[in-house]
Order: sequence, then structure tokens, then C-alpha cells
Amino acid sequence: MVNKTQHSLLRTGLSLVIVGGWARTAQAGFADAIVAYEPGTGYATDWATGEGYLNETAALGMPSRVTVDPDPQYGGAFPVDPFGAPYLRSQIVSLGEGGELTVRLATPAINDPAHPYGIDFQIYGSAAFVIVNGDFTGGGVTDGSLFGATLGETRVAVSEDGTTFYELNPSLAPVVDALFPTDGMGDFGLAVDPSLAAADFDGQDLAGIRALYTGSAGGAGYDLAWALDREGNPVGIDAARFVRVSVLSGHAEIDGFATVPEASTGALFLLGLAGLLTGRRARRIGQGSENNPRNPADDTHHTAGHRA
Ligand SMILES: [Ca+2]
Ligand SMILES: [Ca+2]
Repeated sequence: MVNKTQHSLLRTGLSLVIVGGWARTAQAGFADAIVAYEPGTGYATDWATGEGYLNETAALGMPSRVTVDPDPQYGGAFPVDPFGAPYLRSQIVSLGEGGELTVRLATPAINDPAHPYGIDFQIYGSAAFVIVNGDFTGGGVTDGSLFGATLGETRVAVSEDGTTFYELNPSLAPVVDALFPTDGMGDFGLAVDPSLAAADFDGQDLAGIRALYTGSAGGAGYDLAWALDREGNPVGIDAARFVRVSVLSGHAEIDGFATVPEASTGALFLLGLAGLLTGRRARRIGQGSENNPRNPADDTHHTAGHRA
């Protein structure tokens, strides 16, 4: 039998796990492995050195909140915001025409109807809003036009197993690396209202852009419900662990991928824990059958590295 002390220990453990479980729900998951990378032709190069943006691991982990440029003359620490995109070869990878990048997500994207705007994962690029009032010291105002944005066409495909990929309907999926420029102060797992167009940002300063983002970090948002089979029919997949970006024309730069977190993660975690407690108690009284709840904490190593 579980005595009083053991009970209270278990209860303490339970509250700790509850806190851990709910804390996880607020967090987006990022890409944790490169499956394939083909740079294609016409990828971006460093204007000063001519080196290509060919470091595919730049697409792993959390997108950039700050750019720390080691250049002795022009360098410094610059916040990533809708007027200041990430630009280092350590931050972004480029895909030229015919280029492809396939990543594994640390946690699957889920087609959850509770997600705002139906968006299940986001891709962050390196486009920024053009400043039209000449103020580059914090008081910039945009007309909604972008620089550094993809001028060509991109395709995004998703897969549950890393083998069979389904293209997201190109008439619905936004181009990679255009709207919405990253705001490193925002939440990478929260989508911007996809009905907003570039013109909606005309006349806005940083505060105005943030008001339209409503806490989001920007990015291009994608819905698994857009996945199509080879015949162009919706496949209705519930989850995707892999994302592939293809560039058909022009070039696109990618800083990172983020899944929209599940509000139900904490509840599922609790169900697993209830099973664990039951199992423990059953073993103690000698009737134990193995009860082995899955440990959902397989992405804890991605929780570090937040920078303001
Ligand atoms: Ca969805
Ligand atoms: Ca990056």
C-alpha cells in the first residue's frame, strides 16, 4: 500500500509535472534535423565575401530573436524585428531555383481545429518591411512593401513518415520568405491573421505593425488541411513530422520552422501521469501489470537559448 508519506511525495511530483506539462503548451516546437538539402541555382550569397548561404543547419532550432554580427566595422547586436531581418550565414539558409530543403520537426504539426486561423506550422524567412520615411533609428514607417522577399514561386509539402509527401495547395499556401517579416519579440508559435495583406501595413511604424501582429512573431502560416494527393484531392492528414520547401523560381531564405503548440498537451500529459501513478500503486500491491506511459518530454533540449 502507498503510505501517507509516499502519497504526499507522489502528490508533490504530480504538481511539479503539471507545471511542467502546462509550461510546455506555451512553446512552439522547431525543426530538429535536416533530412535533405539541395541549394539549387541562384541562391543568395554574402555581398561582401561572395560566400553562399549554404549552411542548412541554420534552419534548425528557434528562429532568430537577435542578430549578433561579429563584423568589426558594421557589426553589433541588432534585434530581429519587421524592419530588421536576420542576415548572417549562421542564421539563414538559401534555396535557389530547383532548391529543396526537408526538415524533421521536433514535435509534429497537428491539424487541430482549435488553432487560430487553422494554421498548424510556420516558416520564418528573412524579408523585412521597407522603411519609407528615412528614419532608421527606431522611428521607421513602412508603406507595406518588402525587401529581401522571395520574388519567385515556392512549394511546401508535408509528410508523416518522411517518405510520402503531400503538397500543400499552392493556391492557398503563402510563398516562403515574404509576409510576414519576423518580429523576434513575438511568439513563434502564434500566427498573424493571414487575411492581412502588405497594404494593411501601409503607414505603420513598429508599434503599429506589432498591433497588427497581436503577439505573433510573424512568419508564413500553413494549414495541414491544404495537403493534396497526386490527383489534387485533399488527403486529410492529422499530423506531419516532416516539411519540405521547394523553390520553383527566384530564391528563398529560411531562418526556421515552428509548430503551433497544442493546448491539450498538458491534459494528455496528465492522463499519462495518472496511468503512471496507477501502475506504481498496482506494482506495490503485487498485482502490477506494466504501465509505461510515453514520455512526451523529447524536446526539452530545445527549451534553452531564449534571448530577448
Ligand atoms: Ca489546420
Ligand atoms: Ca535560423
